[in-house]
Amino acid sequence: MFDKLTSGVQDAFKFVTGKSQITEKNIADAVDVIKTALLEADVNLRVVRRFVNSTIEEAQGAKVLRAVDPGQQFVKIVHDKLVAFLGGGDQDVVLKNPDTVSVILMLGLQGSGKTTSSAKLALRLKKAGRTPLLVACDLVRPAAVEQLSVLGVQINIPVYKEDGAKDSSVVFKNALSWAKKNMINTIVVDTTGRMQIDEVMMDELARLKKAANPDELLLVADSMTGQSACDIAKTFDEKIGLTGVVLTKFDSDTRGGAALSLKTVTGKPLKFVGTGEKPEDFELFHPERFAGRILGMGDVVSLVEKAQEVIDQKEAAELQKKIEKETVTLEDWLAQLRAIKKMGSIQSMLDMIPGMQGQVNEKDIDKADFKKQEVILSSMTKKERANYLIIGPSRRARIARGSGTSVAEVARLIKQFEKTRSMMKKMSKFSKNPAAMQAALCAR
Ligand SMILES: Nc1nc2c(ncn2[C@@H]2O[C@H](COP(=O)(O)OP(=O)(O)OP(=O)(O)O)[C@@H](O)[C@H]2O)c(=O)[nH]1
Ligand SMILES: [Mg+2]
Repeated sequence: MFDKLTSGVQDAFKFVTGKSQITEKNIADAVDVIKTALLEADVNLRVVRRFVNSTIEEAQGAKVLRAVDPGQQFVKIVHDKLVAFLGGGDQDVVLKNPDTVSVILMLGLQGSGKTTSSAKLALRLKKAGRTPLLVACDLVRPAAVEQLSVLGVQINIPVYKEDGAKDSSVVFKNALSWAKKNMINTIVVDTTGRMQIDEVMMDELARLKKAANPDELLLVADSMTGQSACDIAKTFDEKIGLTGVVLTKFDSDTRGGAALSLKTVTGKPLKFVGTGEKPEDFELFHPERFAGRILGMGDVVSLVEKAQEVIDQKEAAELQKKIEKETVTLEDWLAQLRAIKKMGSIQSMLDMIPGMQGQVNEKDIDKADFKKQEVILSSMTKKERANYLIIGPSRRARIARGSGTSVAEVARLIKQFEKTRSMMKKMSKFSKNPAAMQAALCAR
């Protein structure tokens, strides 16, 4: 699923990642590749244009070009844009208090997955502690009522049905009274699907909506139909009104276009996705996770976020210059040590350094040693940290005493610092993350 889209986007990142500097042309090239990938994924052209323009605008702003690691910064921008296009955060159904009855209408074209999704949603609600009832309001297809009954038995949820009924609004009203007598607080209504949107169907749905006064009107659409799923949603929304969309068959070879276009085209959130035929194969849609999957780079994004929290960009750029000139001080060393501590996973940081993947393991890093280094460095004066060359034998002895360590340990730290400094210069061709480099170089 979305393999093509993911590999397309990753191709785009090749233009920008691992570079210490990127140009406007690099960005334009990368965005171009993303554009093609999105179009191939059947994303609506208007949506693609908007996506591309807003990404270029933000990326070409000083933000990326001047960033410490412009490639990572670019990935982050693309990620955030994707999340925004996918609707921001997840959006569950919004229901009334459990002591009143809430109603959810499931609408959609024939074969889109309404009946299956009704059962799946009811099961999800039951697991969340509500007492659902399924109502069979598809009175057109002969086997529809039976299909819902079978599903109800399978997931142990009651199904309200009336043999030979003709009017879905009447069935609903009777179901509602039954629900009130039977401690039901959530009604999920399965409705009739048509081959295409026609007046008869819309009239019936409009009447049912009036009778049911639903809390949620969810359009069930087949994600395999790509962009037409969005068009259908738009029409349903205009004629009946929707609160959200369920995309089914997300497990099959969908190209993702519908999911990516829906929010922008219809203004309605994608709330759930169906991921298989079983009643359990139903998930709340998470834009963040979906974007991460498309990028195949969730880690980069969270790392950039974390790094931004701890390292001030300008300071980092200055540090970068010092690394190149081998004029890093013990003061910088101490600052990086503290940054490493705040980063959380050291391993993910190490894996970020191109060419280092798998070579250095977090296990090889002695965290106690970091702590000791920090204590030793804290026992030095600012002047000593600015210029370590003034640290002669008597200063060394004083630092050792002040930090509760030995003269040998102080000397070892200084030696390691000197070595790391020249190594960092070499590594800086590959990585712009001083803390990560420092951590890697401290590994045994
Ligand atoms: N793989 C997969 N199959 C699904 C999913 N959702 C539904 N299906 C299958 O799609 C077919 C149609 O599903 P239904 O729930 O009967 O669709 P419907 O909209 O109620 O169809 P009508 O009542 O005829 O309009 C069934 O074979 C389902 O098993 C899904 O998320 N993944
Ligand atoms: Mg059905």
